[in-house]
Formats: sequence, C-alpha cells, structure tokens
Amino acid sequence: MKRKTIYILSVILINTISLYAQTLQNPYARHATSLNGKWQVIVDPFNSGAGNWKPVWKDQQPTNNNEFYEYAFTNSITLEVPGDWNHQKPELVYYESTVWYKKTFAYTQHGNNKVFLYFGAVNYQCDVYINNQLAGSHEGGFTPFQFEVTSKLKDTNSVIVRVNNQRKPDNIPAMNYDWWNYGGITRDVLLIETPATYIADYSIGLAKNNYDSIKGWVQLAGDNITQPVNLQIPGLAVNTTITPGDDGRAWFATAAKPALWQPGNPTLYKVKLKAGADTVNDNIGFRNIAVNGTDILLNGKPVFLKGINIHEEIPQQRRRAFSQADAMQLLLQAKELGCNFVRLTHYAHNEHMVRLADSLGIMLWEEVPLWQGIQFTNLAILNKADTMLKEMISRDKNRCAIILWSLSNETSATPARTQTLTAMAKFVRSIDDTRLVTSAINNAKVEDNNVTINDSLCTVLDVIGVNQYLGWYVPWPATPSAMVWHNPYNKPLIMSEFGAESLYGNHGSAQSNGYWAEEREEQVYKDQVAMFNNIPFLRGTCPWVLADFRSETRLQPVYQQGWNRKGLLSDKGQKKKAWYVMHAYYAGK
Ligand code: GCB
Repeated sequence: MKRKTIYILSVILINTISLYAQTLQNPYARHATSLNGKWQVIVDPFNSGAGNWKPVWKDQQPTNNNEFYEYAFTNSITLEVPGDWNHQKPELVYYESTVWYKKTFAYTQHGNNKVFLYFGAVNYQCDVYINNQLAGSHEGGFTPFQFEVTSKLKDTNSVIVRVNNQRKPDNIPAMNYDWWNYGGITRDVLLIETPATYIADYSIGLAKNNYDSIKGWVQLAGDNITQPVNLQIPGLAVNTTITPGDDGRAWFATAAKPALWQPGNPTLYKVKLKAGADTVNDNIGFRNIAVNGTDILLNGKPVFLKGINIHEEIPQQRRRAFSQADAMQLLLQAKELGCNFVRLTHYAHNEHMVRLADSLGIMLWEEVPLWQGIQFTNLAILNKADTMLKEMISRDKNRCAIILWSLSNETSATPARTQTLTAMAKFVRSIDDTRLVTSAINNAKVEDNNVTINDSLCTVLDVIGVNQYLGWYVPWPATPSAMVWHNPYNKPLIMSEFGAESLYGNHGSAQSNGYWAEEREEQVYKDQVAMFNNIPFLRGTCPWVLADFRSETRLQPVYQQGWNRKGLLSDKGQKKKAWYVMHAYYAGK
C-alpha cells in the first residue's frame, strides 16, 4: 500500500474514534460485586471448543441416555482470577493457546438499574458469554473493557470466557517480545450496577498552564442524559451544578487554587459527582506538566526524572502483578531506590498501580505495547493501536501521576511507522493537552565518542526517550566520561533504558560481559553515570530494570534460565551492586 494512503487512512481511523469511555470511569468506586476467586477452566490447546463440534460456550449437559459431551466444567480444574495461568499450574508455564473459564453468580434485579460486566484486563484476546449468549469480544492484553449485560441476567447466571494468548504477527505486541506472555484473566472482574441514568465518565484537572482554574467534563449515559450534574470538591470549596447538552456531556470550568500535586507533597482532593440517583467519588490531584526547550517543568519548575523501568510482575512468585499489595511492593522498591518517576513498561499496568503512584507522589510514563516487530503497514494494526491508546488514556486521564503518554518502544524508523505514530501523537493531543507525548527510540548514531539522536519521530514528541545499551549490547567506543551527546531537536532527553545483566551473588571481572557478574553490571552503571554527567539536556534516567524478570527468550542455561537478569534487584528482591550506584546517583540529584 502507498505511504500516503496509509497515512490518510490512519488519520481517518484516529479521528473517527469515539471519545466516550469504553469502561466506566473509576470502577472501584461503583456499586460492584467482585467476580474474583476460583473459576472452573477447560484447557483447549487446539481451540476445539470454539467450533460446532464441542461448543464449550453452550455448556451443554446430557438430557437423555444417548447424549454425551466431550467437555464439562463440572469437576474441571480451577484457576484463581485475577491471575495468569502460567504460574498456577506447572503444565501451563509455557502455555500459549486457549483456556475456557466459567463462573456462576446470583443476581437480583433492582428496579431499572443497569449492569455491566467489567474486566480489568484479559491477555490477549477473549470472547465473553453470559448465560450462553455472546456478550462481546475484546483484543489487547493490558486495558479494561466492559459489556452491558442488564437484559441477559437471570437469578442464577453463568459467565464463560474464552481466553487466547497465542502470538500472531498482527497482534500488539506481535511475535517476539522480551517478557513473559502471561495468559488469562489477569486483572479484577466486577459486576457493576448503576442507576438507569449514570455517570459514565469524567475528566477533571487544572487547565493547562493555569493554577487557579479547574476544568473538565462529565459524561452521562442511560435514560435521561440531560439531567443536572453536581460537582463538589469540598477541600477547595467547589460546589457547582452543570447541565449536559443533548450528547450527555456537561463541561465546566471553575475558579479554585489547589495545593499542587508533586513528589514529596502528593496532595489529592476528594471529588464528588452526583447526577440523579448516581454518585461517584474520586481522589484527584492537580498539577501542570510542560516543556520549555530542553527542560521538563512540573508546576512551572524544572524537574529531573529519577526513574526506573518496572514490568508488571512479582518475580518472587513468577507471576503477573495485579493487586494493591503488588503495586505497593513495586512502587516502594522504586521509592527505596530514590525514584520520583517510574516508566510503566511496556504496556498499561493495572489501575491499582496508577492510583497508588498518585498517592505516593511518583510521576509515571505509561505506554502502549507497540514494541519492536510491529506490522505498521497493516491497517488492522492501526485500528488496534488506536483502540489500545484510547482505552489507556480513557482509564487513566484523571491520574495526575501520569505525565507522559508513550506511543511505542524501539520501533524501526520506517515511513509507515513514523506516519502512524505521528497520527497517534496528534490524536493524543486532541484529547489530552495536559500531558506530554514521548516514545522510546533506539536510533542514536554512535561514532567515535559522539552520539547523535537521529530519528525523525523526535520532531513530533515533546520528550525524547532513548534506549541505549553502551557497555552491554554495544561496546563503549570511547571513555564513557568523554562521550559527547548531540540533540538536534532541542527537546528534553530521558535515557529511557540502559543496563547490563548479572546474576545476583555471582562475582567476576568488572571488564567482561561473559561472566554475568555483579561487578560488570556495577561497572556499566558507573560508566553510564559518568556519561550522564556530561549530557547537558538530560532530564531523566530509567535504568533497565527494577528487578530480574521472566522472559521466554533468555536461554542461557546457567545465569538466565528464562530470566532477563538486568534487574537492579534479583528475582528474590536482593540488591545487586549496581543498585547502589543508581541509589547514590539519585541521592545526589
Ligand atoms: C530493550 C527493550 C526491553 C528489553 C531490553 C533487554 O531495548 O526495550 O524490552 O527487555 O532491551 O534487556 O534487551
């Protein structure tokens, strides 16, 4: 397909995306019943249950002496939800195919209330059946989705979900990626009940570059979408009533001078929205983030992002992270290192993580999983990427901790890629002008002691993220402290990845990569820091990575054993020598 056609189609696709939420804003503050817990499952490696021969979703039982069915949930094994299947059964550790899940639940109808079945995330693709009828399907492993099921519910109900995590060339991410392909219903499942007219979504924040006006909108849905909405922020003496237009959206701007959210003082205000019988409470912080030349300004003041990359994984248990307690473990480890910033790699993490960062005062980078090897010339990809971007922003737009939306990681600089990401950047800005747009690129040209950032995508970014592995994948071409960086774009630079591998407790030469020694990883960090001290436009650093993480592609039989060993912490949480180098660097910043 011609480049121009791709570009035009991508612009059309992006501009036709509805701006309404796909899921209810703030599901945890709703009237909800948790469907977490044990689900019955059928493991179906060849997807046999999806056809007519054994339609698992019908969940049939024999009704006469001649009938039998070659599947059954009764007496089947169970899996915990939320939770990836890989860590729950040894035979599923590498499993990449279909698992059918079933849960039964009772429901009592309350007047004309509406009911939504909400999933925090399912990796990767799923079909959801309520009482043996398809409620809907979803693709994408890291963002929430919901289906309205009001008319499908009875007193006793079953929900059956076909989950498939097979890799496909037109998936996002695609075939090869450097983290574990954890499959399953990996985040919370909620049955959420709302009144017939309900608050579907809202966006509340400081007006851009403004410190005394809070603005935004509230979106009603349901039967009577023009009824008034009351917005209260008691801590700021805000109490205003607004009336939606025919599209159910009520816009507002109100004078208020909040204490500004920032690391060290992460003030959050109670916000209360009320429309008819529906009420939603939230805690929202107010801050401004901007760039000025090569500076990043938080509330108007230059800030250095003392960051760390984190995967959504609890390495000690070889599983996906999903709970508040998990988020607490990971973010407290970041704090202990001295961080004020976390890059949530390489996909949207669960909502607990983002909310906890709001309360702990940690700035965030959040990213769509466009990770290397993406088929940018395929139109289906553009559509999927747009949906993922929209679902991520829709969920997290009220979290002040998020300062950066990232479009991609290490995508090769083809025209189709640059055009797609350019259109995505435009879309992001059209729905959210209160955050910055970035991408992690790996196109910096190294020549002798010169490194030149070199990717035309940089012209559309607010902040440039560069991943570089000098000292590990790329030998140092000169003394680290003599390296000279060139930034033709005059924009802030975050070193979004750098690092080296070592096995905790393994000691050896600091000069050679081949020993997987802590001393070598430590040396690479010392060298990187020596280089950072000479980069005048460097505004943040994110070591790769907080902790050793599981990766099917890491085959070294002694040191890796299915782990990427670039953690500053071991898989058991022990501090490697390199941890102390970064800790000291951040302490001095
Ligand atoms: C990268 C990727 C990251 C990998 C890392 C590595 O550049 O962005 O996902 O895990 O390198 O360890 O090779």
